[in-house]
Amino acid sequence: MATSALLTIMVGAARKGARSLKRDFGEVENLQVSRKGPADFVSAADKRAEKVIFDELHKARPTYSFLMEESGAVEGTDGQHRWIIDPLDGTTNFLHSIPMFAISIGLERNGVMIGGVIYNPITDELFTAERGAGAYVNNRRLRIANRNHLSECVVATGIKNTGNAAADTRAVTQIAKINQSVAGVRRSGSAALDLAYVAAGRYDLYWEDGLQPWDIAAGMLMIREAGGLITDSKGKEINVARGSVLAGNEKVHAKLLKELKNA
Ligand code: 2AM
Ligand code: CA
Repeated sequence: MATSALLTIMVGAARKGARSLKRDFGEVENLQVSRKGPADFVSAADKRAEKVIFDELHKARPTYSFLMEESGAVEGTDGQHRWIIDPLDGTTNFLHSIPMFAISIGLERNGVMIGGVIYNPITDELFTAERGAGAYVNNRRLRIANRNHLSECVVATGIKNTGNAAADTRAVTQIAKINQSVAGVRRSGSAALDLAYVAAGRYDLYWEDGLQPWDIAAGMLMIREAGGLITDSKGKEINVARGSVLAGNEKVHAKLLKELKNA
């Protein structure tokens, strides 16, 4: 696997951010018993990791723009490149000492995703993708699963707590309906890892709405580079700003799309 200078920079930043997250993850367990509220601590962990990642990327490419979960947008001068960063995707898992979370870094050039890194510091799985050069996990090539029938598919999704009872009921009812057509539904709590797992052929499909650009940016390139199709959940062209995703191989993507329309 040939690694470009840009991907090397992204991997370096993700690994450095991961060291910070890992230290804090070790502390979370102790905090569960304190009354201080681990939520504040996790929010600080999030910000610490983001600063580490920002500093690394900014040092390497001082003119690039940023879009980050915690600090928002930072405009660079080059007008072409933008890093899209989630320093801790799977915050609720992290807070509960569940080792299912990741750093996600995407790189966009003129509005097109050209690089993606998703790193789970606990399992030490490093997912990478470069436009036109494929997707990898720890240097092993990723390929989307090639199942044909929904009944054989493991399908990942998310369950948001929107605060709106009717919307939550609609979403859960839709999941219950899809559950009847597939081999199993999974809900990991990390959109970035869900996308990486689809790229790796572990999950066959993933759909979710109400996401943020940093949840999706790196993963959408990974899906494409692993030979998969990614659209929004209505089958239209994906737009990171709209936060709606449906990903899988072309055949089962079409089948789940139809089910979602009817569900
Ligand atoms: P987070 O862990 O960084 O918050 C859970 O289904 C997935 O949705 C996670 O990747 C989570 O990212 C993301 N997400 C995005 N917006 C969210 C929101 N408003 N509430 C909960 N999860 C959200
Ligand atoms: Ca996120």
